[in-house]
Amino acid sequence: MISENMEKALNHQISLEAYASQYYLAMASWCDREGMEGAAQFLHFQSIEEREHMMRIFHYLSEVDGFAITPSIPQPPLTFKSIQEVFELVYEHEKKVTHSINDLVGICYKENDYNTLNFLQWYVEEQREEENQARTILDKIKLIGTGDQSLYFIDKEMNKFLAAAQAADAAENDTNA
Ligand code: OFO
Repeated sequence: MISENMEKALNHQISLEAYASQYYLAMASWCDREGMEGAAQFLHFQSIEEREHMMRIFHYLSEVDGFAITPSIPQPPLTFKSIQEVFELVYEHEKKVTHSINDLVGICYKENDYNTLNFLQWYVEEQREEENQARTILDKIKLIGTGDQSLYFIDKEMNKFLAAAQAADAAENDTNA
């Protein structure tokens, strides 16, 4: 059994994860159109990950006799000024999500809801990793700069970030198998 307040807060988190999934999908599409295939693939992967984060909460809510609400999703932006702006926005969104997870943890303590506290530990760690990943990508983009061939090199770097994210995902799936 879950409190009404916690159910509402988790449903809010569902909508944030769903928005992240659509947001990153829109970014992937823009990168694709700009010929940045590596960045597009990375963002497609992130978009799928965010949907999985949403689904985890969906399943958790039904497990604890709550009601998961399918969110309506605001239209995300479709175009961006630069690849740097894309990852600045990713970083901003990840910080917002971390803030929201921290608020949820705060509610757990207030309500003595140790089941949900336990469930959220995975998100606490995931957010640390995702914020770090976004910040590292941004640093790399700034380091490469805006010279003639910078987009080519940035895109090549994105393949490495994708491979690292996929490897981390596979390792986690192995642990859970
Ligand atoms: Fe859902 O992990 Fe970031 O936002």
